[in-house]
Amino acid sequence: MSIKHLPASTSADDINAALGEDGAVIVDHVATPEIMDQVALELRPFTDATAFGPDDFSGRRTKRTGGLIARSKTCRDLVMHPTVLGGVDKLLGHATSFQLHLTQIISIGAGEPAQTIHRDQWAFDFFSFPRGYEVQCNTIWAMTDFTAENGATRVVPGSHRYDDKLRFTESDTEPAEMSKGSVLFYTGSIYHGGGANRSNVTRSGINITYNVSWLRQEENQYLSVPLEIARTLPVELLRLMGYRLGAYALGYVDDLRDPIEVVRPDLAKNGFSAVLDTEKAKAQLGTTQSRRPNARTE
Ligand SMILES: O=C(O)CCC(=O)C(=O)O
Ligand SMILES: [Fe+2]
Repeated sequence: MSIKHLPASTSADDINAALGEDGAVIVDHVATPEIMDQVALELRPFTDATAFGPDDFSGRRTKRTGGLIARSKTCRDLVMHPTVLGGVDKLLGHATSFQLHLTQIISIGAGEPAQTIHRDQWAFDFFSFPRGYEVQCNTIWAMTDFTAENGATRVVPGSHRYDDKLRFTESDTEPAEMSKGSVLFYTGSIYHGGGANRSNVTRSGINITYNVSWLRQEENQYLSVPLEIARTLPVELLRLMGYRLGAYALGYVDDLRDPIEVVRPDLAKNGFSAVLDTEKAKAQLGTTQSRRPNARTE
């Protein structure tokens, strides 16, 4: 079963439906090839300076270049792309909020063997989340065409419903073949891995992932993006980077302050800090309280 393709005009509901069925879906031509070239240009000093991976999983002929919010203005638009955020919101909307998990150019060099097939949510200390409870939504933007030969991501369609900690071989997988500017969406629960690059050119993708805000981020946005750059960013992007309360009491600063106040004190004065809808959490707290054996009922 090959991976389904949707057009760039697709809806968040269609992306979510495909993720529910297969755990992965490609949206074609979300960005132009020129935008991908612009990202490559902005990041060239950093990709050139990046060392190859230190182990087989990272890939000894693969470069991983992060910190994309700080390093590439165009990547900020990709992180905030409405088609992406719409799909992510459908998949992770069961949580109070979601956040940016990591930003990383993955450049798989010629001759790199296939990466071990894995679930990205194993990053959370290999905790086995309940089946159907999605904690992570991932994207890879094709910076070069992705082909079976040059190391297109390999996916085991439908495997988001499988048991945890399984092992697969390449014959169990399908290549996420797509043209430059297209985006592969895949859940944290789908089994997948970087493909073997049997061509003589590098395969590059922009991996931008999101997770529910009650889990830790893989890339530490607070330290990857210097505060002087953070202060220049749109508020919506700062929120997504984690400068917000992730749930009722998650991530506050000192006297229960919203973290955005530290980055943008001007917004605090304008009452911007009260953006988290904590009604759900308050209702849950109320329920919890009344269930306590000694809770006062009057
Ligand atoms: O580069 C790819 O195609 C996927 C890499 C991957 O799955 C990972 O590093 O977790
Ligand atoms: Fe992965």
